[in-house]
Amino acid sequence: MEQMLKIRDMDTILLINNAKEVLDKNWLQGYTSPSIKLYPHQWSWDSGFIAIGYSYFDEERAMREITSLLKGQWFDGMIPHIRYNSLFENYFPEVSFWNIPQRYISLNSMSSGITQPPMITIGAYCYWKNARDSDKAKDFLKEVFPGLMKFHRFLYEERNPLKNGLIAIVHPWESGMDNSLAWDLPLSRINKQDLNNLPGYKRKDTEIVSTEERPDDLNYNRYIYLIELFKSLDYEQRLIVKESPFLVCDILFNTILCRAGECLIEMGRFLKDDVRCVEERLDTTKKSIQKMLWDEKSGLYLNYDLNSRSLIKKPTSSSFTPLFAGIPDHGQAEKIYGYINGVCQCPLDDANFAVPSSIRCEDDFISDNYWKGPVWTNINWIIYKGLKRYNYTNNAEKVKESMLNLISRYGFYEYFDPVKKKGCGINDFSWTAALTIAFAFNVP
Ligand code: 9WN
Repeated sequence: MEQMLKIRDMDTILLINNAKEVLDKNWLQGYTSPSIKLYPHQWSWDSGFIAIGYSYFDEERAMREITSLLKGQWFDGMIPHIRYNSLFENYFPEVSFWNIPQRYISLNSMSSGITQPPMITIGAYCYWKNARDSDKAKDFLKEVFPGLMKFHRFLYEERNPLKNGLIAIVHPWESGMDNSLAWDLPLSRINKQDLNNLPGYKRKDTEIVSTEERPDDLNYNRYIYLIELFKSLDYEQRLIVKESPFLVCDILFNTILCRAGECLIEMGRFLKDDVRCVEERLDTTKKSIQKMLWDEKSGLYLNYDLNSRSLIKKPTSSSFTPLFAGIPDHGQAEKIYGYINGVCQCPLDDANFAVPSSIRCEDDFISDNYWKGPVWTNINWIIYKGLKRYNYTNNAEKVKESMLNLISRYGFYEYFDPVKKKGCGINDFSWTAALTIAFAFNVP
């Protein structure tokens, strides 16, 4: 077992400076691309994490990141997962592939047709909490609060099929953990014959990153199948929820929604807005997570497949995240903590590598394939915040140290292979850089 390195202050300062350089490099005059080479456009939950990073050293950019994303908001309140930049053609699917009807978006708006977790609300909250110029921050909150409220309302009105506050995602890309092992079962509902009539398309990601580290072609075909379905339904949410073979209550999405709800309440009270409906919704979602997503047998939270009305018995790192929103009671938190800090997962006690995206001792764990095994900085930051919230302070610090060690040894990679010990995906990845800064400052 390698000795855990303690990051020394000088090293941390160097790391923070390097992180700022990465963000500078990816800054595209208005927003920060996750990676100019691989993901040149603006992604929704990425911008939330990125704004959190900026909130510690560049308030102007934090604000611009958020307003830029909100410019792409649909009339119905949805914040699309990608806001496209017409200068770039190196990403598939390109904007025309989505074919978004004009009635949803403002003129010249370039948008994908699905959403992502409402991390942007948490980004706005961190900006406000860290802002040194409080008058400016108040004005900014006034400007963005209605858009954030509208997005949350959209989720509760259009993606709440059981009317119990559990939000449904309709595409694996909406989870942000695209090829998570938990999605294999619901995706298998799209069988191979269904894929025969897909339009021709050419992936661009595998021209840049090694095929082994990316989702496989079968997964991609299924992603495209779903987009084709949504197009054929004219992006009518009611129909999408009714027809989508992939319809899941994602534990991570709902956890982020709860934490974002808490932030919305605090910001709304500050602005003297009426936030009673946000409080009610938050309470409903938290209760439903407790009632429907907790699996007593494994002692973990699981995702819920709405089409078969059953839990997906495939824990992943998202199973640990409800700590972030204060959802588990003490006994549940102990079980989650025990699981993470066990032979099957980390163990946090002697971590040199932080929490991987899937359960290490399971057969289908793949250490270098995207969300099927690698360590991701954003999930570890969420787990770190969750552990701190429940006073597992020492272990939270170990997650942080492990992440900072990993990044300083290998670079600002998109994800890290915890077995072969290497950086994977693309280097100079924005949320890895932004959250390095958040880890290093660690307030609020
Ligand atoms: C599809 C931008 C995004 C992240 C996702 C990550 C990856 C896109 C892709 O990159 O997804 O949205 O093309 O693989 O899985 O979490 O938001 O960084």
